[in-house]
Amino acid sequence: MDVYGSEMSIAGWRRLIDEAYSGELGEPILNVDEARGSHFDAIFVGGGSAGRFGAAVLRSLGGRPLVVERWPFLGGSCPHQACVPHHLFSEAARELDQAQALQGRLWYPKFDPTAASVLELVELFRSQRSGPHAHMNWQSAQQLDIESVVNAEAAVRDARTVCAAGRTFTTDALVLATGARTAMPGIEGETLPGVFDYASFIEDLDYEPRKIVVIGGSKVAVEYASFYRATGTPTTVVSRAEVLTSGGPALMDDDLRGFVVEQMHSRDLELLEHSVVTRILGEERVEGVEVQTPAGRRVIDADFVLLGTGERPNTASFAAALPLTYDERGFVVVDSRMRTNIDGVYAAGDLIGPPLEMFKSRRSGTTAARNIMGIAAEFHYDDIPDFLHTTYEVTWAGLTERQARERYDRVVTIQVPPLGMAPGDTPLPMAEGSMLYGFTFPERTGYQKCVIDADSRRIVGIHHAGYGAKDAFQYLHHLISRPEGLTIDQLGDMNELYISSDYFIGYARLRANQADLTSM
Ligand code: KPC
Repeated sequence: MDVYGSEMSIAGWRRLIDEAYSGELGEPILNVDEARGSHFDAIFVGGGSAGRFGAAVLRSLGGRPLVVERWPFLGGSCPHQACVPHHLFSEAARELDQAQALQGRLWYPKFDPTAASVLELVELFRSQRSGPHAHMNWQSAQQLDIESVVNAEAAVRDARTVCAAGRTFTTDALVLATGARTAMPGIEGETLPGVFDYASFIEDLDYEPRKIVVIGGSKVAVEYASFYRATGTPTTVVSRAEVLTSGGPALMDDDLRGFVVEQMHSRDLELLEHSVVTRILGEERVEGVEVQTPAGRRVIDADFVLLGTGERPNTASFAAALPLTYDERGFVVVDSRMRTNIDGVYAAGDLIGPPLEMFKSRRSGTTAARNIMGIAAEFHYDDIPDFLHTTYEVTWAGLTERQARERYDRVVTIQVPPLGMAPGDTPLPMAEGSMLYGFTFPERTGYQKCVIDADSRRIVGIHHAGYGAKDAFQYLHHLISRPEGLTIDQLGDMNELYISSDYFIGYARLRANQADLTSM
């Protein structure tokens, strides 16, 4: 189906996407300017965040990109199965967390755990997701002038040739951005009905889970477990190591992690660490899991199991044609300009390894595009802010306190609650949106730590659990990672719009003029 020049509306795209996704429309959708021929400056294989943003920047720089995508929409797993549903569920978890904690106080009614349904939220997402999908297609075609072939598998023939929709397209540069999928852990019973990963959870859930086991200690595992528990569903996490310690490039500060874990415990989310699921039990469908814990073997009843055991790259569309270098987990190796070992072939997004986050995908895709267009751009995705949602936002950037003490002679911290105190000792809101907790359950308002090299006075690490924490970190990370850095004195000169310690500004201001910095 050729839609080039049709100026399709968002509603029109939505109808088409719904038809394609239901199988009614079985053919590829081509948005290609045939008059310009079939040669491109860059072909992006995969139209997720990396491919779509890369193509947009290449077009902005005057190039001609083509995006080939197997799904009928651009945007990839983010609006389909990953970030967007995850943010919906995390927002629900936050609301449900307050509804349970505050039940019977103020205007909060008694919490009815049967009213909060995992299935209902999944169905809400499924029923509306083609809206964001359609927006991506409309924006890409109409506003960004990106040519695309969607609803079509790509087959890479060589570094300059891609086949899709029965056509052959050639290119000066190739950007591989085919994403990743869950790594199956190889546990007996993992294919039983009732075992899900983040994608099949969205696609296939058709019952209300009553008892949940999450396997893994990753961000995905902790985030989904927190959501399930917030709906009132009994949930157990089984993790080989301590949760949230394998991490992406940026490690979590010990105290931040301690706060997060303590908050999960206090909500009766069961964490079995240093434990291994040896078998998923059930005949027709999941009935439980067998776990080896440090205290011995246990059987846990469950009618729902989520695999949060990490991801592996999707390489099928190019592996045979391109002799690429892969790392030990199978991710494509690139340099800081997103170049692979093959001249003219770039890789971006989840395909190049953790963190599997949208912002890394977008930036790696745009870095590839700029280099293809002759701009020597670099992206170091081991120097990024990182985050997760439990029933809070939790975010961190720069060095942990432990890393800072290894690197610098004199390290001071600004902490809330203050050093040596427990969260409940500090009846202060920790961020915009935490005032209700500040006045009811102060132990729930959050945690903050700012790590400072006392000699240079530079902020070297920031760590925060609390509502809205993510918003400031994208800017703060940029400021602290500039060559000139950000000193406590400069941080203290910013304007804190909130009354409390928001993003460390108020506290930095209190300490800013201290000649010989001390912790607080
Ligand atoms: C719906 C939304 O804003 C997030 S979907 C992100 C996909 S993309 O814009 O291609 O990074």
